[in-house]
Amino acid sequence: MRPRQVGRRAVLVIAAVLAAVVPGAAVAQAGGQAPPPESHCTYHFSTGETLCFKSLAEATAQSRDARGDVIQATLFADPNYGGSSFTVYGDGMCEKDGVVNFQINLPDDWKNTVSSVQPWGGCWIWLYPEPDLGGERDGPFKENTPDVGSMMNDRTQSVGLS
Ligand SMILES: [Ca+2]
Repeated sequence: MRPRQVGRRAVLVIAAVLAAVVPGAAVAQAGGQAPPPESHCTYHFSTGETLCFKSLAEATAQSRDARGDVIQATLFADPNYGGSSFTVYGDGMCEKDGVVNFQINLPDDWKNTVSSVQPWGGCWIWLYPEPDLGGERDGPFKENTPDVGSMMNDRTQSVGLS
């Protein structure tokens, strides 16, 4: 008998906690004023490291990182260079030799997200709908592009730089 009572009390406590939490969550959602948290991260080709910052300005403050990698591209989650950003530092400038010089598979939280892009370091940006430069690509994006267009919007999974 006793264990049963304890069990029932535990259930009541959990129900009370849920009742306290859920209305608060509903209110926060209904308010709708808080923007989604943005991240401004950099990927460093030479080390495989990803570092995150509070702003795009901080993320791109160094034109070369500690290993000498240069900025090659910045990808944005929203059109017009808005929302979260993902900046790629790679092992040198791109060469105009007709081939993709650098490539990166986007991390899971960046897949199917990119809506605008900025090339750096003499690179052109190619967007691919599958990892490892798979699928029918779009590009090259040679200049700042506030809207990558309907073909690749929110579909990019890997990026080539040429
Ligand atoms: Ca997007």
